[in-house]
Amino acid sequence: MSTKNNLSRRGFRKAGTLGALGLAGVAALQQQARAAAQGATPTPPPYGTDQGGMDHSAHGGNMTTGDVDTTSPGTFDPMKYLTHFDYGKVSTLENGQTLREWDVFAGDKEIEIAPGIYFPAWTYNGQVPGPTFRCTEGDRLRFNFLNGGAHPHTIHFHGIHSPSMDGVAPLLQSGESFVYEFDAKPFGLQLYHCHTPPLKRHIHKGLYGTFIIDPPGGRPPAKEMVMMMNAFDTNFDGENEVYAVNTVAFHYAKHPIPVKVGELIRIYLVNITEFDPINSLHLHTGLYKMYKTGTRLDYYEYTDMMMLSQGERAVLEFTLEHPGLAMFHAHQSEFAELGWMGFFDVQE
Ligand SMILES: [Cu+2]
Repeated sequence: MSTKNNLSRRGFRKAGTLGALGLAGVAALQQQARAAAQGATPTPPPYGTDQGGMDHSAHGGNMTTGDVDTTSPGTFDPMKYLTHFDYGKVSTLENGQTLREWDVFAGDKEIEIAPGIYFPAWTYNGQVPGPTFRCTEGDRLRFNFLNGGAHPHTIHFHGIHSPSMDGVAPLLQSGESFVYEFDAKPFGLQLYHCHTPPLKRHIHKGLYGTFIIDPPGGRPPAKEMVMMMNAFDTNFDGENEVYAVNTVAFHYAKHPIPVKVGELIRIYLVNITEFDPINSLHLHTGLYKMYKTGTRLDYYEYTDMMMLSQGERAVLEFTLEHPGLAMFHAHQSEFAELGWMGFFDVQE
């Protein structure tokens, strides 16, 4: 099959690298993920056999084959991104305030979004999503931004700050730089992205990232991870062909995320998906507390399913009681089948 940008949404599914998941496929998939987690060679799912009276022989495989390159220099490892927080270069201002400083550049780069499928991305610091910046409410933040890409770009941060620091203007031409500086507030789960028109193209190309402002006293200790729901329009027809959390289709299905029974898990969940009105996260085998935008500690919804429009985010907290593989995925089945699905490997 073609590995460059000639895949239509339907063609991508028919091509068989990503295909129907289907209820009958789930058990086989769990088996496969468990084997992968244990370092064994995954056994192919029993397609073409009669499953519950239905013939699945025409469905093809149930996820991508092979794996993306996560080890060569400059490649993106979704497992490392998941738990990596960038606190910047820290110093103290004369008034006693903590200053955190980051160097950020925009640049053009081809990235692997599924095994053998490359996307001509626009990136912050060479990765999609960009680094997860982290600070505490009240810190002074300084971002030294250089546009090293071929197109005009900016960084627009969500949160409270002066319009002069909002990343809407000036638009920075190739080679130009700008310093964004403001105080971190309010605490919560923020995001940043390019704000150059046409926005849908500049965002969708990969210029976005997560930005966490911790409350002054922090949150309770937990196993923390960042999940950015994103998608890629590989043939530029205004529809996405590949969906994921953290860029690589099915990565956490092939590499289940290890967690422990009973440990507190906290997910910083952001939806940056372009072209589709909403995205969602459904958790199997447990429910989570959902703190919308993470701006309050005393109010949450208790559920296993929530949806976010583009730009919305939520902090999810939960524990899993039962060992085994706990699935999570977009409840838009099509998104799940095109890559937005994974597992937690819950261990005793
Ligand atoms: Cu841009």
